[in-house]
Amino acid sequence: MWDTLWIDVRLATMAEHEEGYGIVEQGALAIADGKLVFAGPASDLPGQPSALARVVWKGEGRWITPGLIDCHTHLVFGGDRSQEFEMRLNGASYAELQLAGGGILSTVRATREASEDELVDSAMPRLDALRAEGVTTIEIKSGYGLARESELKMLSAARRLATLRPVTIKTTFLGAHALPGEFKDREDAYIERVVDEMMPAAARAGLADAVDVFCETIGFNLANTERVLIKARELGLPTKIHAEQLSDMGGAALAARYGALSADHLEYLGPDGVDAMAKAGTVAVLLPGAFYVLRETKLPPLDLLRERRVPIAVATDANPGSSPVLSLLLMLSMAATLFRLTPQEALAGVTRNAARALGMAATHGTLEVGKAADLAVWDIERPGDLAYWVGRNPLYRAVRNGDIVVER
Ligand code: DI6
Ligand code: FE
Repeated sequence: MWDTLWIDVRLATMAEHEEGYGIVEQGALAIADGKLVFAGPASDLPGQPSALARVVWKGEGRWITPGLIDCHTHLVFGGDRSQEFEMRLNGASYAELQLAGGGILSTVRATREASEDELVDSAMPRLDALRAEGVTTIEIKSGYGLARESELKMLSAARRLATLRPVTIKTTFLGAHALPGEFKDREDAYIERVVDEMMPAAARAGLADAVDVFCETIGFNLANTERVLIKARELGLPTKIHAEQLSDMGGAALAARYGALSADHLEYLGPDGVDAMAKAGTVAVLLPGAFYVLRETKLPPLDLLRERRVPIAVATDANPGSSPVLSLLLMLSMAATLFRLTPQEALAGVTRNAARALGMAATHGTLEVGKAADLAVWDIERPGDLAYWVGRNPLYRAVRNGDIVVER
C-alpha cells in the first residue's frame, strides 16, 4: 500500500528527457516513505485508487509541479537597509554606498551584533513568505559575518531554521563576500583568513554544504577567488560563484574550470565564460530581483546560454541590499518579462535546474519515481500561469517528503 495517491491531477513533471513541461493531462502521483513511487498517466495505475493507497486525494484537475527551489538567497542577516534603499532612489549608486562603508558592510555590523536566536527569529517570516509560494528547498548563504564566529553563527542559524520549519535548507559558506573594515586595503590578508581559518572551521563543524565567493571590483579579484576555489576543493566542498554582476572579470570561467555547481548573476558574462560553463556543466543562476532593484540595463547573454545549452536557474537572491525579494513567483514573472526566458524555462529554473545548482539533481527538482516527494499543487489553468499574474499566489498545497507542509 502506498501512503498517498493524488488522482484527477495534471502534472508538469519537468523531467529532462520529456518535452517542455513534461505534461501529463490525466495524471496521478503516488508517495510512499516520503518518495515518489508513481508519476504518470492515471491509466497506468496498477489498480483501483482505493486499493493502492491509504489516502487518496482528488485534485479536481489542479496542476502539480515539483516543489519550488530557491537556489540563491542571503536570507539570514541582521538589521535592514531600508534607509540605503531610499538613498539609492535619491541618486547614490550601490557601489558608492558600499565604498563609503555602507552596503554589505552595514549589514555586517548588524549581523555581528545579533545573537543566533535573533538571526533565526528575523529570518523566520522571510522563510515563511517563500514557503507560502510552494518553496520546499532553499539555499542560504553566510557572508555578513566576515569573521569566524559570526560566519559560523549565520550558518548555524540557517541550519536551525530547517529544524523549526518543514523545509530543506542547503547552507553555503560565503566568507569571501566583502572585505570587512578591519582588513581595509588588505584583501590578500583577509582571503588568507578565509582559506586558512574560516572555511576549514565551517567545514569541520559540518555547517557548510558549499562554498561561494563574490568575484567583483567591489568583491574579490580573480587570484583571490581562485584561492577560495582551491581551498574548497581541498576540503571536498562544492563551489558556486557570484560573478559578472557589475563587470566582466572572468570569474564564471574560472569557477567553471574548477567544476563549480553554478555561476550566479552573469549580466556581464561574455562568450568565453559561456563556453567554459557549457563545458563544465555549470548552471547559470539568473537573479532578476537584483537586476530590477539596481536598475541594471545589461541583460545576461540569454541567447548564447541557450545556444550552448547551459542549464539556467532562477532565484530570489533574497538579501537586504540588492534584492529585497521574498517571492520566487515574482522572479518567474521577471525572468520572463525582463530576462526574456520562456515561462517554461523560468519554471525549469526554479525546479530541475535549481536542484542541479545545489548538487541535488539526483533527488530533487522533477516529478520522477525515486525522487523526494516534494511538490506544489496549484490552482492554475496551465503551468505557464506561474509566470503570469503578479501578486497572486495560486498555491493550493505544498508537500515535502510526502507531508503536507502548506495548506491554503
Ligand atoms: N551580490 C548580491 O546581489 C548580494 N551579494 C552579492 O555579492 C548583495 C548583498 C547585499 O547587498 O547585502
Ligand atoms: Fe547573492
